[in-house]
Amino acid sequence: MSLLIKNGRIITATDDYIADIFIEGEIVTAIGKNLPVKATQEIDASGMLVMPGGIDPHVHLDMPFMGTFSSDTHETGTRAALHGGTTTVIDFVLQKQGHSLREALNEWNGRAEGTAVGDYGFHMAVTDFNDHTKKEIKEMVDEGITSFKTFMAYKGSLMINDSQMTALMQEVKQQGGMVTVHATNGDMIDYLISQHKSEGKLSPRYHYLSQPEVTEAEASGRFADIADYTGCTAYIVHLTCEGALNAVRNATKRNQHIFVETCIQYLLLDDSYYEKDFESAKWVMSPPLRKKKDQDTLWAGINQGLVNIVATDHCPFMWKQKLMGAEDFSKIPNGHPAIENRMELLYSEGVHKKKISLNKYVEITSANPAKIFGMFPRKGTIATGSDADIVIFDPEKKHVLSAATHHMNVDYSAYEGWEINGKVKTVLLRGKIAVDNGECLVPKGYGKFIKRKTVN
Ligand code: DUC
Ligand code: ZN
Ligand code: ZN
Ligand code: ZN
Repeated sequence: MSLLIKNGRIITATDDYIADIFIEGEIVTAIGKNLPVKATQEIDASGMLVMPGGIDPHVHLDMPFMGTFSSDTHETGTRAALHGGTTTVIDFVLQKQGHSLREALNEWNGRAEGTAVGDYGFHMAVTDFNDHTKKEIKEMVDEGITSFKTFMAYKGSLMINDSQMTALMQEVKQQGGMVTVHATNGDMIDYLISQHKSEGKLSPRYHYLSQPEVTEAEASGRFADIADYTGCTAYIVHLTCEGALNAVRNATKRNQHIFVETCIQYLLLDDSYYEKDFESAKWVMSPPLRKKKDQDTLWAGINQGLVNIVATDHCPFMWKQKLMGAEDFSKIPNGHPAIENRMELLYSEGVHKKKISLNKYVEITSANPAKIFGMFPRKGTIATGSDADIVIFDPEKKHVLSAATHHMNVDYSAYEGWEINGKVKTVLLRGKIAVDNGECLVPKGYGKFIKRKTVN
């Protein structure tokens, strides 16, 4: 089986040129102008952008959380991702406190194997670091789970304290892995939540007011300090605000390097979404949406090279699940759906509106996630020898986002009615046409677990 993509404008993180791409089996085997090859199948990509498949390194599929489960499974979530031009996702395995990493991994393998439509990897969330967990870190790294997620919030279920953080970082450094973090000050947030509740302030807006910027700035700085002390490679997930990015800037002054991810919603949406009565629950996520000045900081941070990745933190809940918090904001399951929308939203709002270049777009949606998380150059670029994960994108096509047409298993869109410039036309995953003009052509179970390398 071979495939030839002709005359597309190929964009990688560093290049921009018109050529043909020849694919044999799952792999790109030749790139050049007017390639003298015969293929089983040909695609004319004249006038199209041809880019590496998007990689979303922050998604929560079928995740037990706040008394319920996120509503996209590995099947529906990765299929929706493919529709939106994302060919690989990295999902979070959550250790249960008092239990092993192995048990958690077995549970997640059971959910994803044979069901995922797109390719996937796992981060391991360490919620209870003890002597047994310590021994399991190397095992996980050997199995291709090279990044370890921590929570500085959600006390009682997910949060670890600073002594566990220090010990975990020491061990992960030994094994060549990376520690990633949800950096917000859990104790401060828990106090503000209980204060608001005791005053009868129960609407979704108080979710936002319980997680002010300082809770994120403080935790980001503390995390950076512990990472600097231990020498562990460190990554902050879903960074939202000026104060937190300034903590990263400060770390650079002592020659420390910290990887930073933001998410599409923090670039595009602001705290005015918390002025909508209970409808605001659609945007109840942690950290919450911030202010216009924070959006400006994040766009600048991308162009300064301080913000390395734009992900989603995709964690969808049906409206009836959101209603669990109708009387009390602290019971609204945290999270919003975006796995399908990230690539088109960022193209439209970023590239089309000239906030970022096309090369930067590929860098922060595909090349950097692949490099930082140990999948490059198999993923994250278009090159001979790489997986043929390719998005053929029509930059001229306009469309409107809506729950009526999306593929995510959630009954509302956080971007309902948004007008988008540019549309995913065809998506290849490992050489197969996975999506073509809105139709998914690969079956449940086509997605492969991607064993990641250490990069340290
Ligand atoms: N934040 C969310 O909004 N959802 C999932 C977990 C998280 O940290
Ligand atoms: Zn157990
Ligand atoms: Zn988080
Ligand atoms: Zn998350």
